[in-house]
Amino acid sequence: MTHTRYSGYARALDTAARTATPIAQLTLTEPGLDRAGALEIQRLLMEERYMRGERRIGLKLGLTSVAKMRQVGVNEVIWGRLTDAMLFHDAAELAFSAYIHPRAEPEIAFILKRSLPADASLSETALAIEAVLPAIEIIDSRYENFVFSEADVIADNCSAAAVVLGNPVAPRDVGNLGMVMRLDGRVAQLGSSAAILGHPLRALLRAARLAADAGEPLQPGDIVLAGAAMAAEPLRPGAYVSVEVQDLGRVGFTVSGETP
Ligand code: 0L1
Ligand code: MG
Repeated sequence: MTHTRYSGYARALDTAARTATPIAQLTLTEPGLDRAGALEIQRLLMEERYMRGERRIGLKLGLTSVAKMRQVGVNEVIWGRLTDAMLFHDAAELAFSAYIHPRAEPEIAFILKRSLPADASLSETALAIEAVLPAIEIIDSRYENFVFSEADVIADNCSAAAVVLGNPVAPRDVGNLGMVMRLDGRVAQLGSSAAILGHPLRALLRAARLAADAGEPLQPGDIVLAGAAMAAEPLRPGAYVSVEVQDLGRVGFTVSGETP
């Protein structure tokens, strides 16, 4: 019975994302939904996407900084899956109409060259990195008004919508790098990678544990988004968004479409 209900919620979230049409929070009809149930709905939601031919390419951590936790009122680190359909590269054009109320946030991404077990140490985690990249995550809650509880957002694959990657650079210390996000050339957010759990490597370690606990340990080639250092900014058609990370370089994208 629960499984059938959960499948229905997963399909509703999938349809909301595909049609860019928001839905009511699941916890309004399922007030007892807990983290385990929400993770099961996320798993079923991703099954829908894999059945359509999408391929899992890694995962994202969410709410790894105080700025992000404050912005959405949820105080726990959360995680979701990334697929090839979400992946864009520097200078990409993203269609505003593909999303409900998209926001962009500055991130650091890792690409792995080794798998990581649940009990990996911090130094093993550092040695598993093939490359680091400046990145921008586009989040898009499938819930009305971008309002949700912790269970709602986990079920919704942690608002994952797209990721724009910059050029990979060789592994280096990313513990305290200046980060700036610009909208149409103006500074919109300014901070340090230290805001990401004190050090983005800790986010990667956390990702390794969460992925292994879910039975899908991180593999060579996987991409991991460490989470945003600063708050997300709403997008609008015509905007040019860029993120510059000290020592890593810059990444940017344009939002196409007409202002509604
Ligand atoms: O940091 C994140 O990627 C969090 C995503 C979920 C919360 C949100 O939609 O802002
Ligand atoms: Mg994020």
